Amino acid sequence: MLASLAQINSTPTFKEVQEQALKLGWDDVGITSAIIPEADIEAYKEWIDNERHADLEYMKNEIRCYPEKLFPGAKTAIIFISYYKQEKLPFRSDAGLVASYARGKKYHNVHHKRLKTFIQWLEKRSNKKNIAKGFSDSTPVLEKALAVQAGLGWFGKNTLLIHRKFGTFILLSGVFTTLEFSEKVLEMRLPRCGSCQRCLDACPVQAFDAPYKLNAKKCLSNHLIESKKELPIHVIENNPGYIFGCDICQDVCPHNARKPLSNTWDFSPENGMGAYLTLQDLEKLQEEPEKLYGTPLQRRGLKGLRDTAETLDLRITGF
Ligand code: B12
Ligand code: SF4
Ligand code: SF4
Repeated sequence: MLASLAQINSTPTFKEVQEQALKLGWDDVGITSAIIPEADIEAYKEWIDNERHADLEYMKNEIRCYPEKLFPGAKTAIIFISYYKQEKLPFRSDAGLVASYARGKKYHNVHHKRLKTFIQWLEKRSNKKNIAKGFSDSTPVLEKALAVQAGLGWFGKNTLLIHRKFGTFILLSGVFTTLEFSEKVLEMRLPRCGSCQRCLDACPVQAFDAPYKLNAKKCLSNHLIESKKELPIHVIENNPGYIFGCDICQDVCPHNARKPLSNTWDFSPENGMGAYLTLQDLEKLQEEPEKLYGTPLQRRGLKGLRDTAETLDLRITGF
């Protein structure tokens, strides 16, 4: 009896977890069970069966539905929110626009640093070792499904997590732990967009096969960030001016209206490649390609960015 009481007390409370999370720079946190809801597993399988994942072969790894396989003994998922919203800027004829999340530092690096410190704290606080595994995008996990279950927000028809306070301009990361928390939230996913379908209507390439069903084969974001192949003609013809990523289905979402910009220094344009890339910028990068390191644009690489710039037919200002 005494032993089990001591065990319970060695698990931090939600309030303690929240204090740590905010101290390390996250904007919100939720705690839920390390089990992916059945409805999300089914939707994921349907998405793969219909080949909506395009060339994203890593998405076929079903382990993302089973945290227990990824981290044996996982009981709890702690999900963190980072608010990153940057200024909504116009398209330019002399420069390609960079999506809001990608203007500063690479969020994976920002999160990995915080996750490491958080896990160290969790181990010290609970007096146990090897009790947690962190993730942020690069580990196969259905992150949004866990965030919804943790009560942090809900799915929008644009498939993104709409955080109840911050809207969609947020990034996710989390920790699986073998610790059992008594304060877990188990929220069910529910449709909350009502009759709104601004994101579906605004998408320049009609990438949504239906509400909540994004077809990556069509999506600009997929082609301008991930694709290693030549840009397909529908992207070239319908790209309004992005050189990396796409924010249109977020810009039109009423849940993002009148939100302040993020005050997290790591995500500000001064810390990365900024909001626009001109041909001159790309030429300079040819000399110093290391400038891309540590920014999200590294994923596409200089060649990919140049290929996109070519399709945008950029003109150099001042010439
Ligand atoms: C693959 C991927 C992509 C792909 C595919 C996107 C997609 N929707 O799947 C591409 C390259 C296109 C992409 C683009 C972007 N991405 Co991305 N991406 C991912 C990744 C790695 C996996 C997503 C996934 O699991 N897809 C599988 C499918 C099945 O999931 P889904 O489409 O969300 O389907 C769910 C819902 O639709 C729901 N559902 C289905 N039917 C119904 C019906 C009802 C009624 C309801 C309520 C729900 C519901 O169930 C499904 C399963 O949970 C995650 C990181 C991670 N590990 O989770 C980041 C992630 C989703 N991406 C992120 C970001 C920031 C972006 C971009 C905004 C980047 C940009 N500016 O260009 C765009 C946004 C495009 C968009 N509208 O989604 C963030 C999103 C944060 C948020 N607010 O949700 C994530 C979480 C990364 C992170 N760690 O922060 N991405
Ligand atoms: S990211 Fe852009 S292309 Fe992709 S679904 Fe959203 S609006 Fe459409
Ligand atoms: S734009 Fe409308 S339909 Fe799309 S996610 Fe936002 S609230 Fe939902």
